[in-house]
Amino acid sequence: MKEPEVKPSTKEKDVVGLVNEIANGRMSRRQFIERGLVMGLSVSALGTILAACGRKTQSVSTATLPPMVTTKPKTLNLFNWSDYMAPAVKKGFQKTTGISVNETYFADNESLLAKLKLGATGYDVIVPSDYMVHIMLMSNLIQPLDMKYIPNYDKYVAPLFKDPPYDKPSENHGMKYSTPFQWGVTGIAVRKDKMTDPISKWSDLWNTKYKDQIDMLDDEREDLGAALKMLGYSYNSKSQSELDAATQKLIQQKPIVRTYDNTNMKRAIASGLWLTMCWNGDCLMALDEMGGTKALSMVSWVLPAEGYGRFVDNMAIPTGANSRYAAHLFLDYCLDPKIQAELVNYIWYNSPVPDSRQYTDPFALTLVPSDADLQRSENFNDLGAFATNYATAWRSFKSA
Ligand code: N2P
Repeated sequence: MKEPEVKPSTKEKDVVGLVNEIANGRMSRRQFIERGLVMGLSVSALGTILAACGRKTQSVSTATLPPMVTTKPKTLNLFNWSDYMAPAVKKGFQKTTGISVNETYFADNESLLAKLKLGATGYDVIVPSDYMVHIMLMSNLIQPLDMKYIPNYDKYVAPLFKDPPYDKPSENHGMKYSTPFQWGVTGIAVRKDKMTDPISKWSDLWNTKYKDQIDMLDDEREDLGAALKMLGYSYNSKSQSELDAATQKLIQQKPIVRTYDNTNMKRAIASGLWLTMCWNGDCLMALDEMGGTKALSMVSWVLPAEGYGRFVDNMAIPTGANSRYAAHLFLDYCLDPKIQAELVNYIWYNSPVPDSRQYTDPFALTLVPSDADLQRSENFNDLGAFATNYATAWRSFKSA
């Protein structure tokens, strides 16, 4: 029998928001107490929260979190990248918890952010990349997690993915806002059965002889980042003149690009397009559809010589989630080693859970970059106020 759907009280959501504000230092203690009392919180509860926020401890302080309403809803709303979830994982979650997963899609971090900023509510779990987790937690768009409902995090996540710098407000009060989902890199899928020229770098995608045989990602940080890197700069440059030069590069490349796209890369590769800028999992998904290992003779995967992007995508719970409880259950479920393997065997990205390897199809490991290759990769940082300059640059490139 299905349990009735229960929405969390508005009060629970308000308390989460209030805790966020004080924890991130955006509200004075006085404002916090006034608002908390108006919301009906007791003086002693407010005192406990303030004390915990003042401690700035490294350990997760659950004293600051509102109590969990552990009623299960019928449905969990997952807002995700396309081709980034295995149907078996959704089915398994429903079987285990009785909660069905309703998945909708976004194309890039910036549109996910815009959606939440415009006040979209009802998403229980979202999948922002590293730098976007930081932007969102600083803007109070995602809520601190109650890690006692996510035991798989401590149990299974590799040390490298624990306590990442992007998952911290400026004041480190020890709370966590995200769990790692998958990680990956950005490169070029080359149909070597269709073209014989050697391809090794981003600048090859500027060669006019490949006109209309090039697809680029439709992604602000990725495309500007690749252009910056090609010019010898950082993916995280905060120099306006470097950013201008990268924007000009992208504008210059525009006439030879067939499409800018974040969702159909596997189709582009499988259909025979020579050069596709894409993420490793989407490239492997294309190879899988083209026949698996034997398709490796048709496609080569290039990690550009100038340097390339590396990302960690994470699960987080928006401040306006319908069911904080179901969301915690899903975050925990997705960190189980067997479930990580089920994911990887379908979406072909890389897992932050080492124990999943024993259940992983070896084909999934085909494009995992070596440590030597990773040396020239760069991760994406929250650029703070300078993010606006990237948005402006991207708009001017788009309209050029
Ligand atoms: C999967 C999208 C991967 C997200 N199709 C890259 N951050």
